[in-house]
Amino acid sequence: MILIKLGGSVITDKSAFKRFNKERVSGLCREIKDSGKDVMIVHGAGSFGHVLSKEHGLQNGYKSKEQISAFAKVSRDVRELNLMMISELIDAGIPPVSVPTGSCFIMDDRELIMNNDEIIREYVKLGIVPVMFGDVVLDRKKGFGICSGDTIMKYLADVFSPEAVIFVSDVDGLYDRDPKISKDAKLISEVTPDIMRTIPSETTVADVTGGVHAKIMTMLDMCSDGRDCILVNGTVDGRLRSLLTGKDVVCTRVRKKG
Ligand code: IP8
Repeated sequence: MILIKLGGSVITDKSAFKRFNKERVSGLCREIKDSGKDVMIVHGAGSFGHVLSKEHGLQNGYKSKEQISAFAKVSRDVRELNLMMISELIDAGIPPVSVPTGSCFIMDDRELIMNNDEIIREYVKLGIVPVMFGDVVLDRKKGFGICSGDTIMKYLADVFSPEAVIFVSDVDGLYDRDPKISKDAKLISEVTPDIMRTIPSETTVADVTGGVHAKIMTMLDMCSDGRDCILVNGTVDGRLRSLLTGKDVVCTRVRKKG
């Protein structure tokens, strides 16, 4: 099984509040289907989640009553996005089911607690693809918080031991410096913990759950012997399909050892 996260920067237009990239998502779902691989899918929130969350500081937990209606709106908005994702997957011939993080799980001081994964296991046994997503989630210590799709990926990787983990984003991979500022920025095709120590953490685009640097750190955490975590650009037609079918593609592979 291959665990895939379709990032918010690909499935939505992050510069426009609640704009879904329907064509792009439809293409990516077809590429997944064409690959013939068994997959489990997580998606990000993009402009359906980050805009209001940032405006109301939802990532910092409960501070005031006015956040409650923002919490409800973000919860609704990411479910709206999830339903559109589910429809595209069905249209591509993949049988998905929505597993909303905030309705099924809780956090404890920002840590996602997934101690009952029976529901996910049973779907997988039946050949149904559970689709989880970055969500607003209750938190035992902080009242509530934001659970990123990246955090969900980490848990699913621990529980289901996928053969590969793929993060689909709108960048070719990790660069040695910010490519938006520096013309000489070079793509790093293979990242190890040693290489990571030399990369400035500002080479990111920040949203409420971090940027590329934070993502690579999460990915390093998810690597195990023989399992690569790969960051690939989903805005380039066919790249995800090529990666899934074992072809050489432009991407960043994250490995525990050099
Ligand atoms: O887009 C964030 O999930 P991500 C979830 O995977 C919300 O980081 C609600 C902002």
